[in-house]
Amino acid sequence: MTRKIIRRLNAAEKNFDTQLKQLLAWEAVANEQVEATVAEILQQVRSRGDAAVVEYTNRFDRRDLVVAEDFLLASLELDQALGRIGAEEREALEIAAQRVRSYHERQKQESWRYTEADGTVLGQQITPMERVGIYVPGGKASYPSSVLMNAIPAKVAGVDSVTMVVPAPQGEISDLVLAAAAIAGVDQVFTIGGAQAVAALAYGTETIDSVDKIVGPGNIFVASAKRAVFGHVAIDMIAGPSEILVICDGATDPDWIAMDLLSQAEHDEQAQSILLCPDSEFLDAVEASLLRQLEDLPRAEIATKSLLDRGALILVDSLEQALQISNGIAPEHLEVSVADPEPLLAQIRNAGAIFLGRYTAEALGDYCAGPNHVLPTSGTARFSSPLGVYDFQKRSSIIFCSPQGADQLGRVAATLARGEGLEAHARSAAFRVKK
Ligand code: HSO
Ligand code: ZN
Repeated sequence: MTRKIIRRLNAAEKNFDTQLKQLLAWEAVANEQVEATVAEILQQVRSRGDAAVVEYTNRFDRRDLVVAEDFLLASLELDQALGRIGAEEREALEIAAQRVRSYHERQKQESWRYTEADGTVLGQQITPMERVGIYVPGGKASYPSSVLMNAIPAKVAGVDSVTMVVPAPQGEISDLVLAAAAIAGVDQVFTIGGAQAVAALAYGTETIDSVDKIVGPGNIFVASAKRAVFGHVAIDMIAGPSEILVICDGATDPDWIAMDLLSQAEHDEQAQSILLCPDSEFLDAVEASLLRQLEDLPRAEIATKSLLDRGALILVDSLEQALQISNGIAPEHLEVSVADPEPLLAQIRNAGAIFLGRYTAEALGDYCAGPNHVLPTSGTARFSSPLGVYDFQKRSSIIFCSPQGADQLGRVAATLARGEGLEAHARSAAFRVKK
C-alpha cells in the first residue's frame, strides 16, 4: 500500500493497551477565556433581557435587529419553509419523523401504585416537563435530523411547549431545519444562538419564556453556557465528537464497511472510526477501499484528517476479543457486521446504539430507523443512555397513609428520628400513632 490513511493496531502486541489508550484520548478543551466571555454574556442577558440578546445577536450574527420581536419567527414562516423544500425531502422528513415518533412512543414511562394490606398506598407519578428548549446550531452542523431527534421525544413525553433557538447568521437560515421543526411540532422558533440564546432559555426575557431543560448540540460557547446554567435548568449531555466502532467477521463487502467508517469520519476532524476484525486481509481491503472511496467524497478533507488522527483498523484474534475491547471503549455507535449477530448481543455491555447484521448501516439510525441519534460519546455509554422520552419526564413519589399505616410507620419513624436527634420529626410522626 502506498499512502497511509489510517493507523493499524494488533491486539496481540504487548503494548496494545497503551496504544489503545492513546487512540481514545480526547480532552474536551475547557478554555478559561471562553468561560469568562460566556459568564459575561449570561450575566448581561440575565439582567437586561431582550436588549442584551438583541445586541449580542447583532454583533455575533451580523444582523440588524431593532426589537426583540425581530428574532421571533412567525409560525407562518415555518409553514412557508415546508412549502419551499423539495417534495422528496419533505416526504423523507415526514417518514423519518413518523418512525422516530412510533419508536419513542414505546419509551413512555407510566405512573404506578400499589396498596399495602393496611390500606396505605404508595406509588410513582410521571409528569412531563412543562417547557423545553432545543438548541440547533447554525451553519454546517445544522442538521434537520437533529431537530427531529431532540423535539419528537419531548413532544411524545407531553411537554407543553418546545422552544427552538437557531442562529441565523446574516439572516440566513436553513429551510430544511425550519421544515423539520414544523414537522416535529416545535411550538416556537427564535433565530438566536450562542451563549446568549442559552441564557435567554435559562433565565427568560420579556419575549422568551424560560424553560426547564435545554437540549441539543452546539459549539464551545454553547457547551460552556449549558454547563454554566446547569442546576438552574436541566441540560442534556455535553456531546463529544461522533464515533463509530465496527466489529466485522471479515465477510461483509469491504466497501460497505469502509463507507460506514467514512460516514462518521466526515462529521468532523475529531470524529473517531474504528474497525475490529480477526482477518488481516480484510483490513487491507478496507484500507484500500477507504483510499479509493475518499477520492470523490465532498468532505474528503475532514474525513481524511479524522481517519489519520483518530481512526484505527485493529486486528483481533476472535470476535470475542473484539467484543471485550469494544466494551472497554463503550462506543457511541457499534456495528456488529457478522452473519449471526444475535448470540453476540448478550455480550455487549457498553454502547450507545447497536447496529446488528451486515445490512444495518449506522447512517440508517442517524436518520430514520426510529431510535434516537443523540447518544453518549467518549466512553460515557458506560453509564448513560440515548436521549429519550424519559429525559423529558420526571417522577414524583406518592405516599397516602391509611390510619393503620400511619400508626405503624409513625412508631418506626419516631424511633429513627430520635436516633438522629430530630425531636420535631419524632413528634410529628407520633401524633398519628394511636394512643
Ligand atoms: N451521527 C451523528 C448524527 C447525525 N448524522 C446527524 C447525520 N446527521 C451523531 O450521532
Ligand atoms: Zn452521523
